[in-house]
Amino acid sequence: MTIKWFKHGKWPRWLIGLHHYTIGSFILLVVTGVALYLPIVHTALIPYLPIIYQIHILLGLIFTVTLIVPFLRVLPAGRRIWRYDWVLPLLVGAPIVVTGIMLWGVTLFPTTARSRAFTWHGWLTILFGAWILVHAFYKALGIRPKANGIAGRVDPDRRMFLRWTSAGVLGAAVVTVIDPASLLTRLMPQQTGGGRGPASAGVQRFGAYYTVVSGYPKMTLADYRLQVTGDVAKPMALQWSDVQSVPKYRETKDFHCVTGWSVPNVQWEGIHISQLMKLVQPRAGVKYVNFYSFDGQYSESLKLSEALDPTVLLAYQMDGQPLRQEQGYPLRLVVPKMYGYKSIKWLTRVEFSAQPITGYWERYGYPNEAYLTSGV
Ligand SMILES: Nc1nc2c(c(=O)[nH]1)N[C@H]1C(S)=C(S)[C@@H](COP(=O)(O)O)O[C@H]1N2
Ligand SMILES: [Mo]
Repeated sequence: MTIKWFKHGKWPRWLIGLHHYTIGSFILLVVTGVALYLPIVHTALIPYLPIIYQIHILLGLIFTVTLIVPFLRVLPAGRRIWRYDWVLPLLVGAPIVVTGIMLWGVTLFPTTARSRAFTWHGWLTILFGAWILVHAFYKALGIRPKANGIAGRVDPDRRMFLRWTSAGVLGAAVVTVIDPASLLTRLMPQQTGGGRGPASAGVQRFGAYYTVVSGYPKMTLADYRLQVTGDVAKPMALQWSDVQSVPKYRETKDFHCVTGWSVPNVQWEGIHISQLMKLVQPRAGVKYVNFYSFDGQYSESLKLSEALDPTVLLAYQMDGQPLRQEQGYPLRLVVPKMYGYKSIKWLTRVEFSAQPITGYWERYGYPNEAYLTSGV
C-alpha cells in the first residue's frame, strides 16, 4: 500500500487558508483569554476588557466552526493526515469549546459545573497549545515518525470526526460533573486563585482577586469608618464596633464574574442595608444607593429597591472567616443576583440619594443593571 506524503501543492487553497486561520485565531484566543484572566494583565487593560471579552467569544465561535468544517466538507482522500493531527484537535478542542460555552451561558449551567469548566478551559488550552508547538516543531524539522498506530496516516472521515468529537464532549461533561480538577489545583494552587498564596481553611478560592488600583488597599479596623451619608436625617460615620453591633445577616449564594469564573455556595455574613436605613433615616426622595471604595477609584450604584433585595448585603465575613484583604477587607457589598462588578470591595461610604452615580465599570460600558443573563 503506498502512502502519499503531505505536499502543500496538493491541498486545496481554502484548506490551507483555514489551517492558518485556525492557528492565528488560537493565538488570539489565548492572548485575549490571558488578558481576561490574569489579574496583572487584566488590570493594565481595564478600559478594553468589555471589548476583549466580546472578541474572545466571537473568536471562540469562529474557532468552533473551523473545527467542524471537515465534517461539513469531505477532504481530499489519500491517507494524508497523521492520525494524531486529527484526533487531538477534536479530543482536546471539543471540550475547550464545550467549557467555553458553559462559561458564556452563565445562568444556563449550575455554578459548580461552571467553576470547574473555568479551570478545565484553561488547562485544556495549555494542553492544546503544547500540542500545537509539538506539531509545529515536527513540521518545521520535517520529522516523519514511523507511520503506524497513533502516528499512522489516515483519511479523516465523518465517522472518525464523530467518534473523537463525542469523546471530547463526553470528557467535558465528565470533568465538569465530577471533579478530577481538584487534584490538579491542589498541586498548582495558583492556577485558580490569582497566585496569592493559599486561602485559609474552609474559605473558597475566587477566580481572581480584582483591583483597579495598584495593589490591594490596606485598612486597620481601628482606622476604619463607614460613612453613611446623602439625603438622610442623621448622617453617620460608623466605627468598626458600630458595624459589628448592627444585627447580623447571613446567606449562602453563588458568585459570578462577567469574565467567566464563578464560585458556588459562598457563605456571606454582614449587614442588610435596611438596617443602615433605620440608623440614618433617608428622606422621601431617595431612589438610589451609591457606594464608594477607599481604594479611591471604585464606585457603584444600585436602585433603592435593588439595594433592599433580601439577597444584598454588606459583608465582612466569607465562609466563616473575615474577608481577605484582596476580597475587600474589612467590608464589601455583595449583590448575588448581579455580576461581580456590582459587589464593590473596600467599602467606605454608602450614600442615599435621589440621583445614581456612574459606577467604575459602567464608565467603560458595562450595564448599570447587571442581572445575570445567559451570555452577552
Ligand atoms: N474596589 C473594588 N471592588 C471590586 C473590584 C475592584 O476592582 N475594586 N472588582 C469587582 C469585580 S469585576 C469582581 S468580579 C469582584 C471580584 O471579587 P473578588 O476580588 O473578591 O474575587 O469584585 C468587584 N468589586
Ligand atoms: Mo468581575
